[in-house]
Amino acid sequence: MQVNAERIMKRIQDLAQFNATPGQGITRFSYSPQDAQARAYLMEQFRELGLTVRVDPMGNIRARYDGTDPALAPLWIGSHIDSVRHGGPYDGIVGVVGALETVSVFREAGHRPRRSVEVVIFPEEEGSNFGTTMVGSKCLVGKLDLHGLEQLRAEDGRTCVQVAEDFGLHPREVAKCRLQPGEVDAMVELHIEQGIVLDRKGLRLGVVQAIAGMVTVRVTVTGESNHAGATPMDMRRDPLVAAARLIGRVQEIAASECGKATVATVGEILCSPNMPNVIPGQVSFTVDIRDIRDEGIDRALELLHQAIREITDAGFTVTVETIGRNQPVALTERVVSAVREAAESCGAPYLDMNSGAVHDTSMLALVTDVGMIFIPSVDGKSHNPQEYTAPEDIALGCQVLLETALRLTA
Ligand code: HGY
Ligand code: MN
Ligand code: MN
Repeated sequence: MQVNAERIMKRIQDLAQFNATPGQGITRFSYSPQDAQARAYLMEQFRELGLTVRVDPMGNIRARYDGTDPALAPLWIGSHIDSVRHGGPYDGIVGVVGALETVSVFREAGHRPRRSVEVVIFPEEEGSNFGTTMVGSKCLVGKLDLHGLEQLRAEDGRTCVQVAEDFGLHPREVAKCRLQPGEVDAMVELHIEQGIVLDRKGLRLGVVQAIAGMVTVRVTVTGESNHAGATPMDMRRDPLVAAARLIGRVQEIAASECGKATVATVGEILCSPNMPNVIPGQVSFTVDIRDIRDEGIDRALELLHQAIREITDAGFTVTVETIGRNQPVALTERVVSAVREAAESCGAPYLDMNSGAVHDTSMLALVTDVGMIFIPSVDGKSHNPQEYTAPEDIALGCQVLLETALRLTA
């Protein structure tokens, strides 16, 4: 059974149309009009493939290709279709299109595996609406309940519950999303690496061993707004200057005072009242810290809090709110070796490697056996309009996913 490279690329191009920022990368937030268009397109694909589709109260989608033994828990293959702002066309999408391709080829070949296969799509993996990643899969594994969803707020002030309800979903019934023990036999996610390791080594496949953990905190520094012209320099409590010092420390902490695998990013900064002729009154910024070991994350947090203490000693009020945290996860040997065998059956050399990006697989690892397949990101670019993966690498990744699915459903 061979995947159809042309069909794969056409589906990727079709999905790229559902975009709020054409010409400036891909912007397709979950629960947005673009998400609705992409969902409608995929529902049509599922219908043509004769799949049985279920959408849960938070918008997780499961499209089932029946196996011969319905008593067996299904194999899950899939990923996410939401994006960051001005992202690329492959992040998440190659995993969804790859899963669609697997069931398309099974159907064309008249292949009925023993174990059913479900194409799965998780909403709000990027956290673009609410600042915390993997919302849909967290609801599946009980990491987020109704109370937790009500704490998440979008830029326009709506809670996650209101946003999902406005999209026509039923988030107040989020308890129904919870997967029962044994409900899923295993999950395999095909994804672009989003880093530069494969590209630099000239390799086309990664067999993922572990996924980094992450914590996202919001630091808010309060000073005193005042007149930009009439306030002498020695009479100011400018929180933006204090925040700048802290942001510089974040870079130093990750780059030189923690483990090699520790990374930290200040990706969002808000300044109030954000006027050229007003000394700011309050500044808040996010800090995204990741490491393949929890100790690396804890060490970075400890050093950040030390730096914050110095700023409070200088007379500023600083608060730190944890927006989300998830542990590093090791993937499951049974699934990792199926991926490895599949890669070998395709005759492509591969690299055992870790993932610096988080994925819904991190959450599913808490309730089932999991594995991931990586394909190269050219120049390591991702979350960027220049995100690019060669079509032949995408096709190879889809072929390895199909071969893995054959092994895990036989
Ligand atoms: O942030 C991440 O690692 C993922 O792309 N959401
Ligand atoms: Mn992704
Ligand atoms: Mn992403």
